[in-house]
Amino acid sequence: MKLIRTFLTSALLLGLGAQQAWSADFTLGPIEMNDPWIRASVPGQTNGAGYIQFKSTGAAADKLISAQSEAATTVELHTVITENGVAKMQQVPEIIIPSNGSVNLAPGGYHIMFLKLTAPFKQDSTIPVVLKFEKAGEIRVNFTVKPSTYNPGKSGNNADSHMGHSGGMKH
Ligand SMILES: [Cu+2]
Repeated sequence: MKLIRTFLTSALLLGLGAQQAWSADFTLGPIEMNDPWIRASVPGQTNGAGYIQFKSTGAAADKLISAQSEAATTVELHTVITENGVAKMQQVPEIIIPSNGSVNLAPGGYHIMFLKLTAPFKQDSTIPVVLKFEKAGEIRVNFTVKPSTYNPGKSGNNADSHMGHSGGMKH
């Protein structure tokens, strides 16, 4: 009986391990991508930001070098810097994905910037975005549009909230 239970436990653990290895939303070479999302736009909003989690099992680092989408006139890679106590967005040429490591695009930090939306981001729709990596190549990832109030981070005091992703910010 004990032997059986041990066997079952092992099988369960193996099963979970296998599931974890295959649970990435999108995979390209050694790069796994999870939870791509965008906030729904509100009336009058002309720009938006996309977020995603990258994890690499590769022995060498890679770089996200561009993003393309028909959902916006221009798509850029951005980060957020603080200058004189004011958070503001800044374009970056690339986002490094470390070897055997991860980088998360999240509110208040790195994001994919959609400028001049061609149509509003409607909640529960998906926005296809082509991500291009220096080594791994290209992949089309569907970003899920979450409610305009969605915030996955810790509550309150989020730099993103007073930064004007809602369209007021000049680029
Ligand atoms: Cu931005």
